Amino acid sequence: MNNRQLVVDFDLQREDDELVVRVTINNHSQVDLDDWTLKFDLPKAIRPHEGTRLISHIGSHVTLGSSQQTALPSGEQVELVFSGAVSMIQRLSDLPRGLYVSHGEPLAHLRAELGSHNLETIATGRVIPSSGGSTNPHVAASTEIGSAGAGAAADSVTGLQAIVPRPTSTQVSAGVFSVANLLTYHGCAEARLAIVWLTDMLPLECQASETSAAAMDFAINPDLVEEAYLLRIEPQLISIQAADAAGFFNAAATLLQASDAVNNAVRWPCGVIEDRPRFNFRGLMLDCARHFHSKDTVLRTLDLMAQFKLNRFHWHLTDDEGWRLEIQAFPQLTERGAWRGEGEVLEAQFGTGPGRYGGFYSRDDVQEVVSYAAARQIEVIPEIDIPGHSRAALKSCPELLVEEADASQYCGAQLYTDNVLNPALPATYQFLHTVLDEVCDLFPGEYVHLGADEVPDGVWQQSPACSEFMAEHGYESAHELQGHLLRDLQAYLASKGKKLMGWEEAVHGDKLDHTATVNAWGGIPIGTELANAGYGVVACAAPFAYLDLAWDENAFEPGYYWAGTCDLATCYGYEPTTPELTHDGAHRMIGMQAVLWSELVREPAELEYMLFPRLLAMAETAWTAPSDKDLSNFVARLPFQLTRLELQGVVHRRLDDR
Ligand code: TNX
Repeated sequence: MNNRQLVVDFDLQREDDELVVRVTINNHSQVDLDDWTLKFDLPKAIRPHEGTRLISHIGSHVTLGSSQQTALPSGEQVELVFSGAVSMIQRLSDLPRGLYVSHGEPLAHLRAELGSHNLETIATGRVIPSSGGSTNPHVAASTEIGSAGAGAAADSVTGLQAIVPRPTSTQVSAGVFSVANLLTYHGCAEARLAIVWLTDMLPLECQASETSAAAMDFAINPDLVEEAYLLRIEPQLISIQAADAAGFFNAAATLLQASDAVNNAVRWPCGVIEDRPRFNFRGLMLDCARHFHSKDTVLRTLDLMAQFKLNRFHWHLTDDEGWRLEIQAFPQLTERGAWRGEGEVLEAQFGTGPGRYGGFYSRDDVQEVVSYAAARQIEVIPEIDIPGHSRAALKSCPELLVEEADASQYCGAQLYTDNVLNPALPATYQFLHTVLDEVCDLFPGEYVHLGADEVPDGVWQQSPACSEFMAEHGYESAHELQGHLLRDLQAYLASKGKKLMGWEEAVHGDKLDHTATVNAWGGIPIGTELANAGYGVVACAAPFAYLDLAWDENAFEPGYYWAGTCDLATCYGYEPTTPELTHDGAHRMIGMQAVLWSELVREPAELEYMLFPRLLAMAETAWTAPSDKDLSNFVARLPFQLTRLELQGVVHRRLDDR
């Protein structure tokens, strides 16, 4: 019996230089659909064929109609046809998502299912069909431990030899340190966070001991560099030295990885580890705008970051598709801008469908995230992405932020035509200063990230306010306008003791001073160029660091691939520095980060699948000296690490390719 109500089939054909998509809507429901339109999300430019109407295309959200058949009676079907670039649909991730039909008066919405498609026939990549049609064959989850999972073999690398990121030096000696139920320690103030974390993570009660006879001894060693530690495990004593709190915390991360816990007993192999990081900035960016990731998902991500010594969480809080941060001065930002769907100010995007989809972080949530991160030696860098990627803000506060007379025509990479703030309006500055007041108040860290990426050509060209502003300041380009706004905000942040961070485009227009730090995403050379030019640089070249990219060519492997595919070896092979870096430039290359955009990442399991195990490769590149890195050595340590992740219920991509 077919109880599916609306089913949409896709027939994909290459014709000349185009991909032609024939869409058949089958109305298996009991309802006659009048004045219907088909809606779905596809973030690529399309052209309707005769008989098909492209009613709107906002970002990824497409509305199609038929110019002939405005009624779709029960039991009947209708065909729509459109085309686009051949590259438009090549993989499962590219197929239209979030299908539904709107119909009638008052308007009602009926979700539709994806029926058949012939992706296999046009996919450019190797196709490995998934068994059940929907399950991903590459997933290993906690349910698969031991069999299809990492399957740590008896002879695989374990304990002190399996630490990720690889320590500076490791010597393993005979014997074990073992303890049951109660661990006594002798601490110092700097070791407090490390001790709290160990107590939290180990199945032991931990008790301070005044005597140096404690089983675990933490002591300051001022000769060690920032974040470094010296760990010595002997049968009767574990001693940990560091010069600062971060050093003790990093030692705790190593201890946790090397621990072998059974019930209330924990064992450590004996040995000595000396360790120090290559970069002090080792980050992960998480996009919580395209899809909303719950506070709990964020906290879990922080937990996992800490285990691999990642210490900067770049929190992408706003974008075209959602404003996720409560701002008391502008409640409409989250009352309106945090939600998508029919009847909301933002349309469905990336498959979220007609219902209300979204969410935001309250001030309390943010405080919880910030302190949870701080307890794990992680600094949170909030991102308010402006002046582009601002559609959620613009749709939430149009009366404030939109210049009615602006007739500029532009279309950015994500196909929006109305998502850029206007740098010539005094209200833009008032708005952003007020938002930044609250952001600076909520986030105690050194940096505030202001985005600045992907402002499209054509923007501000037909804005009377911008024309006047440019004449007044003698500006000749849109880049200068953007630079003017960012310079104002850089000074505003500086007055609050904060530094501006931005994507590499933040330097366009050459208005920022060199206290700015940029994320170099466009490739390895741009990182060198910007560091040599005097800016702080966090390297995150897309082909290596963008973990929203698909792992490989398999058409069923989830992810984008505009910057190529990124398997473990590619990710591990990322070397962000070049011989062209000057001495000073090298000092300004402060670190690197992995980046997870979430157009295609909705569920926690999807998020983990994209992060693991590639995040471990990034963590190692950020921590370990290049001369100590070795892919086969890294891969040999992975089964041990993946088993540990599986025990925590983490979903990860399998290493073997069935
Ligand atoms: C580029 S690179 C973006 C994001 C997208 C991402 C998808 C950059 C700063 N912006 O807006 O989500 O590509 O991979």
